[in-house]
Amino acid sequence: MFDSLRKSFTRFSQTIAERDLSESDIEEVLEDLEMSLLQSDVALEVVEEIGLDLKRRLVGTAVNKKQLESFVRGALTESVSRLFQNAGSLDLFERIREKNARDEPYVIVFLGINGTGKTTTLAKFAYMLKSNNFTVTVAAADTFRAGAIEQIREHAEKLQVRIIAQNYNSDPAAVCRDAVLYAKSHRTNCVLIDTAGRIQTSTNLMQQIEKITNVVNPDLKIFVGDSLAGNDAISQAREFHDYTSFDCSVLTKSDADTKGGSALSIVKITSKPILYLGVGQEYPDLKEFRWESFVEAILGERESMDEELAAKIQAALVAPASTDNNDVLYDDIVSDTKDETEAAGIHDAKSVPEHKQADPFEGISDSDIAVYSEMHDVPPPESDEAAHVLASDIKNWIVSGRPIREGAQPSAVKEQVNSEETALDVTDDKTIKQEPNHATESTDSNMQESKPQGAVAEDAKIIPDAKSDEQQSPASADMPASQESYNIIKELEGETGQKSRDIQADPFEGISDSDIAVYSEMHDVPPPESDEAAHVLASDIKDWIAKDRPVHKEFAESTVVEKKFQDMDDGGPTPDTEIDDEPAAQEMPESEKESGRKHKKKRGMFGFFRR
Ligand SMILES: Nc1nc2c(ncn2[C@@H]2O[C@H](COP(=O)(O)OP(=O)(O)OP(=O)(O)O)[C@@H](O)[C@H]2O)c(=O)[nH]1
Ligand SMILES: [Mg+2]
Repeated sequence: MFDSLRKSFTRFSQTIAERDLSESDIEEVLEDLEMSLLQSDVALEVVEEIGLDLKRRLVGTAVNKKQLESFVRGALTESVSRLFQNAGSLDLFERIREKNARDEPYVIVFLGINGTGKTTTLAKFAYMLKSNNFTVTVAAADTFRAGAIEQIREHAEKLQVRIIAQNYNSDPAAVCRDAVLYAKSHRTNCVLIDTAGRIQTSTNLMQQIEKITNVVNPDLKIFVGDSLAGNDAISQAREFHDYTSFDCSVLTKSDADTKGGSALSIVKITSKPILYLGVGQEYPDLKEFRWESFVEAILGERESMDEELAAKIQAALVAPASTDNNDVLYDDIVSDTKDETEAAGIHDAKSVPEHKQADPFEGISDSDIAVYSEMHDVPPPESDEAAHVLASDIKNWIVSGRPIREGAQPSAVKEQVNSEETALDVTDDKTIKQEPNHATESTDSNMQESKPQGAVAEDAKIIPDAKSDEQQSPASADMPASQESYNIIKELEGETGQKSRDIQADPFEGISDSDIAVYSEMHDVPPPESDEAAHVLASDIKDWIAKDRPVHKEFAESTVVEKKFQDMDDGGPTPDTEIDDEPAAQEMPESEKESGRKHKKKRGMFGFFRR
């Protein structure tokens, strides 16, 4: 009896606390949530659209003030979840089996703008499919970018899958047709087609996709998007989808992107599921995309709420929005862009789709752009296409840990180091990678086949670098220029790890006079004539010390050198310097031996520049 009395009181007190939500009630809570979406790199346009829609739907719902936050948060989580649910899902293996049951290969084409990771993703698919006992043929249909055929061939060889390739500039559709014919006649389960990276404004390249699609009628078109694309993700996905509707997406470089908001942007724009995430640069680094985990990561765990409130959320989300002007935002964008393109005198609707052209450099810091461009001597891009290519190269460079290029101008490095806002990530293992270089020779190969399929090669887990061997610079470990840049950075960072220390500090600090003298005499180094040269020399000496001061035997035997050590004001040779050390003499490269011989004859007292 008391129970029902209490319940009726509770219900009464709830009712008086409830009130119809106004737009500003919702805005108050929504603002914070929208901010967390933006911080997760969800594109602004998508955040605004979701927020607007939610506001329209929730206005007027009677909610207890205390439950306001749970209500709005719950509604947002629910509406984002619905986007993913409505995009559906796709059982890839099941689809392949169904097609194979009809004695046909399952054909997958990988699409996307330059450098998003199409080829790498294709290789990861080949690895995954092989691991699940499907046979694979690869079509090298990027006949456009120099080095692309070598790159895909290297993957095919490592993975031991067949590859069908022709010459550069040959018709990609013909390559695809050959690959499908080959797969049919050899009863291969899947054909994976690598295509050239393109942006929507490259009409020719976009037409190529149409042609490929018409010729081989692929079973699955996968859009390969870049997790780092931020606001650009929507324009990439939307414009590709406009040209050639794709079936699903793979989001790459999620390992570098802790936020992952591009997933929501792409699904909102395309309503197509995201199948996998690329989570690294090795073949197994392909992870099934689980939208539930994604939603939790960006909006937090779903809180348990009472049934009544949950029912209110469901009711609000299914009810028509409070205004029938739902598309106002989208319409505004389209008309804005129309005005922009018309003002620019552009009338070809196909070559410039009716959407905002996002800034391809969005999300890249100015200092990264400046350092990359200076280091690679890149002129400012003169077309949209060139801007997209450059932006994608810079993003890849950032993802690879901003490797220092061989022969980089130290000034570029200095700028980066001195920049407060840029975290230059120089790893201790001194890994130095060559930047993507699109220049390589073409190949004569026709209808190339790799080794027959078998087990994946032992080293298959290691993905070859994205670009072909011919494009790699020789020997990264022995790159003096890169080493020099590395040392300069290390020196500048100092023990405190400070990146902004003054480049003008004495580069020889911490190096003993005897080390400077012995090294310089042994290598016949004249006194440096500039700060730059002094830094380079100091870095070389440090490098020499780090290698245990290798000294050529002939040079070491010289009494003059021994005397020099003794004469030094810091009291003779440093304890770890073994100038007669035999093994050290053997380690000496031939070129340095030669220089040692020269020194034997040339023993003038060495006067050394010291700041
Ligand atoms: N960290 C990380 N890097 C990736 C991932 N996927 C691709 N990459 C790197 O991104 C760079 C570009 O990859 P590619 O596969 O050559 O890209 P693409 O789209 O084929 O490039 P184009 O053919 O020039 O259009 C390479 O350095 C890859 O190793 C990923 O999931 N994580
Ligand atoms: Mg490629």
